[in-house]
Amino acid sequence: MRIDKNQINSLNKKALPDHRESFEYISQRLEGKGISVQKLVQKVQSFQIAIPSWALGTGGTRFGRFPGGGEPRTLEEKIDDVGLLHALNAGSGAISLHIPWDIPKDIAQIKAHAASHKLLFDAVNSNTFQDQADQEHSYKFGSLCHTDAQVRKQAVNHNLEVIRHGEALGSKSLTVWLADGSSFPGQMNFRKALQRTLDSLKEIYAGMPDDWKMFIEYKPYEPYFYHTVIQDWGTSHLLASQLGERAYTLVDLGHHLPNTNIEQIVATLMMQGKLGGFHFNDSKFGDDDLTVGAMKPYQLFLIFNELVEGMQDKESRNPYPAWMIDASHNLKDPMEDLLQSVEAIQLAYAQALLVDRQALEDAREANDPVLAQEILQDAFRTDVRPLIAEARMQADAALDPVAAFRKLNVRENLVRERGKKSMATGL
Ligand code: RM4
Ligand code: MN
Ligand code: MN
Repeated sequence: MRIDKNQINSLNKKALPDHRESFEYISQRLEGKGISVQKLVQKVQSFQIAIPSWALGTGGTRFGRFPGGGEPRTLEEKIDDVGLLHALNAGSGAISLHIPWDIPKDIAQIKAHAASHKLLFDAVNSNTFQDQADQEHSYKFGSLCHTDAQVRKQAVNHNLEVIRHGEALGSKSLTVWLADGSSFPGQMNFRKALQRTLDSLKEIYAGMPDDWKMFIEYKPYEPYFYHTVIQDWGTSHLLASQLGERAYTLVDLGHHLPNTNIEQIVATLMMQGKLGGFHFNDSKFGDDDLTVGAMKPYQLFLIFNELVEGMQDKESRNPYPAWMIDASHNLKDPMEDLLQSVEAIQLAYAQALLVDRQALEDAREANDPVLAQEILQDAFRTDVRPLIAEARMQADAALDPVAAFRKLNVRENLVRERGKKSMATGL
């Protein structure tokens, strides 16, 4: 299924009078404060968020999986789904592949297919947390940290192969998330495991093209329950610093223990020029169990407040971060969930752009926490939804993407094309 511009235009036409009214209201208020609304709209338009190829199917838990049908069966169909999302929201113009779940067979054809949807290839992700059927050694007891040099070699080679696939597609970065760790006290030598991981990463780093970046994720638990080798941002930063200039830390919102001050982590990493990428999701209890913004929109805003400050800092050495959604969609239609995710991210970004930075700095210098809170919450409580809708409409996308998804019967069409029982590869 492809969505035609005219279909979107006719849906937009019906919603236009309402939109105009609310957009004019916010425009007047913001212009009155000296904020250029058109500049804001453009910034939102150029903020593109990558969709991971594994997020288009229904996720599951270790207890079960309840797929809804019409899931993409091939890489082409995954690209089609991201294309549909991008047609609806003009904000998800990239796809991030997980190898070996999505090894491109015919590179030229896959590239042309993505280009026909105006999609780019974002970071490629390696997978040494599962054993593949044709694989010689098992990752049961780790990959890059393994005690056996042959297992480490296999894991390094896999990462080098992922880089080659990414290069062919035009990706410019490799994301390494390691499940490596242990489940029982005493099981693993912390120091040796970390040293071996660093040594293995060095080999992968050396195999990256000169214009590539490496992003290193951290995670405090799962799938191992006692320790993970790269447990926190500090460990990731330590590895990235020792690897070299093109290695960075990647922050995944779901990879923190409760109450961690993630916005502070963002600020620290950006100060060091070491924040490479970002994975969005939200959680109440565990990793990536909820849609970003579903639970803690204020935290998301505070994080964006730091991201915007870091991005606007002219002296900062931090590169423009890579943005990706990394969530598991167990109950909702994955595509609807992704539309909601992109919108939540755009809202937090736009609100963070509204923060009066000079006034905030003055309040901080004057040690005035009341005023600082007023300034931040004034931005957070501004309803910027009409701004985001305007950004979409100006880019030929839908004023209301979720409503359009339903009115155009996207899922029903996909079920018709692919069947009720189709299941996407992935988690
Ligand atoms: C991990 C991590 C990685 C993702 C896998 C599927 O928890 O977030 O980024 O690739 O899940
Ligand atoms: Mn992640
Ligand atoms: Mn995760």
